[in-house]
Amino acid sequence: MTTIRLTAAQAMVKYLSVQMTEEGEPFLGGVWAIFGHGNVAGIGEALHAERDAITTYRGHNEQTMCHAAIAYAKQSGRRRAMAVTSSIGPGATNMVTAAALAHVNRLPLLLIPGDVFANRGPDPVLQQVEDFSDGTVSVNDCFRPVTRYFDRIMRPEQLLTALPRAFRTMTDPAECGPVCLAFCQDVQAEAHDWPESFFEPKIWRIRRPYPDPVELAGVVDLLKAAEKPVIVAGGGVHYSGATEALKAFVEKHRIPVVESQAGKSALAWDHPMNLGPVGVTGSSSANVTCAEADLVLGVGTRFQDFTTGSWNLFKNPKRRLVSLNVAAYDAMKRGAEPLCCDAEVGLEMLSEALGETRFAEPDPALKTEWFAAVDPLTARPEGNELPTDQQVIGAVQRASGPNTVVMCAAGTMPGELHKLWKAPRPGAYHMEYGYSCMGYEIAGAIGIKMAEPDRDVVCMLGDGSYMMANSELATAVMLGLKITVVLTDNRGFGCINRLQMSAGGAEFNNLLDHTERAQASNIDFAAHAASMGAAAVHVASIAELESALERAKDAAGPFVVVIDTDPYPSSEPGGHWWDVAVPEVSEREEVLEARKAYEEQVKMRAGG
Ligand SMILES: Cc1ncc(C[n+]2csc(CCOP(=O)(O)OP(=O)(O)O)c2C)c(N)n1
Ligand SMILES: [Mg+2]
Repeated sequence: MTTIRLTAAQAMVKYLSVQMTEEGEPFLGGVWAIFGHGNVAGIGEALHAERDAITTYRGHNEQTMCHAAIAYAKQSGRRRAMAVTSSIGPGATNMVTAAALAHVNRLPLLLIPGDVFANRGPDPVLQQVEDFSDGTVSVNDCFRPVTRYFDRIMRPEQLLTALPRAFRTMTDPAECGPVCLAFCQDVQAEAHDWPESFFEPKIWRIRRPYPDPVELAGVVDLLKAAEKPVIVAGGGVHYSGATEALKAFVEKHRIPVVESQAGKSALAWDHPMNLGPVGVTGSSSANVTCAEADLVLGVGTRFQDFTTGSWNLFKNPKRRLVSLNVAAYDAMKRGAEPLCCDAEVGLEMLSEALGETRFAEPDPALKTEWFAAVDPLTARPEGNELPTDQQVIGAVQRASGPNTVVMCAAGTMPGELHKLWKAPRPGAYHMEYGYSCMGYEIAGAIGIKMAEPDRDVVCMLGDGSYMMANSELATAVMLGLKITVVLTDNRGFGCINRLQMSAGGAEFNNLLDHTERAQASNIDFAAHAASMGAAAVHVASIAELESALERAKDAAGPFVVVIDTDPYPSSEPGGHWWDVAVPEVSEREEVLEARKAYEEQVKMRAGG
């Protein structure tokens, strides 16, 4: 056997650089790195040596580097991913939140934190947490519940099994998620004689599981017996590349589609079978369709609480639930009839078995009424009042084209965008709403732009999200990445303030004016963004926003537009109830009132 003598870190990097997609591209679009004593000497040296084969990017925070990597994978439809390496201790635990984000969203991410010395020579090394009763524990054990595969590399040759398992996990459609290879610092630097074959390029084909024939026949029978079916399209439609198959399916069989946050843009917004966004942040057209449906066919959806309206949404007592999902876990949820397979394959096989079965035309008035209710919210305002977030969305929509990707994760915007954004084609809408993690936005926009450099990326974020994580804006400047950031400054956590009020709570500790303070807050966001090298402008009206967005089109790098908005309005029509537990006991009359309304809803869910 021919062998090559390399350190464990060198072997890992060499292996990483030759893992390929079916399309012939490297599976990893690069490695994000912040070095410290846990990875600079070993992994750092190895990355430098292979810098022509795999690019290393430096960010400013381990969590947000992961956000960029995750957004890259999401925008790539999980066909590509990125790795992120950190030092031991704080660098590593900074990535735990991002690991959870990738886990919830079922997105591939390769985490390579440094770990303590396997030989325990310097024990306890700088930043080592000491467990008094368990010598095998390090902070990296925090990754176990938030990764799909965890391994600790304590001997070089363990990589021979760990690395293929890592790629298997990231490219498995059902088990896809983050992987953590916690790499002991001393082991990174240790040499080993590696079989040459280990470094031969390998193609990772993402399999398309076919359905079990009995399951398929059962679902076909249910569909044939249905009168008013509806499809809930989730993120799996995108990850399977099934948007064309979905379109063909619903056109042939005339089944209305409603979209979850992750599913949005599966069908063009104006497609007659697209009844709009579903759930808490949904449209009346979609939610009425779901309430009346006698069969709900989920395709690639986790049926998350926001999508299902805390399960109050599907009201028809005869309603049957079918879940077409590549993961058996999701296919069996809530007593659903499972159709466990790939979305594209499943839709095509279902269609064939359904033959000419065709359902009744959805009532076109549903959409007409919905747009009549919400279009005025996004229209250009006539007066000079403080703009609303909905008017900001309208301005951004008017300035965008078929090439635009609008993205966001937390705050007011996700709900409003789910309702109001008109996505013209698949991939035009990128929402991280599995974890809805504040601080995903700017770094996420970087990842999207890296995945699809030809797209125009518009990052929508609130002042709260900006304050939580903005430093990768400097990375976007350095990398010359042209992204447009629209920052709505409503002086605090507007959406949570509204949620607090709706639960009968006093306005407390959300808007900056309602906080403990010696001095009022007055942040100049445009100056802050400009200090990092971004083009940045504060605009005073929707009209000014529109002209700034025009100028943003000619910018070479990131362009930040800051606009003050009203923290109180949200678009009322359409959305469904959301289970947010209201206190049973309170001195506030408003809370007791809200509790009554809450109990009513809970009773309705129980069928009362
Ligand atoms: C990391 C994280 N912490 C807390 C939350 C809970 N949360 C959701 S939205 C939000 C406030 C967002 O404020 P901002 O970005 O200004 O958006 P706004 O609602 O004001 O438009 C908070 C605290 C979260 N989603 N993520
Ligand atoms: Mg805000």
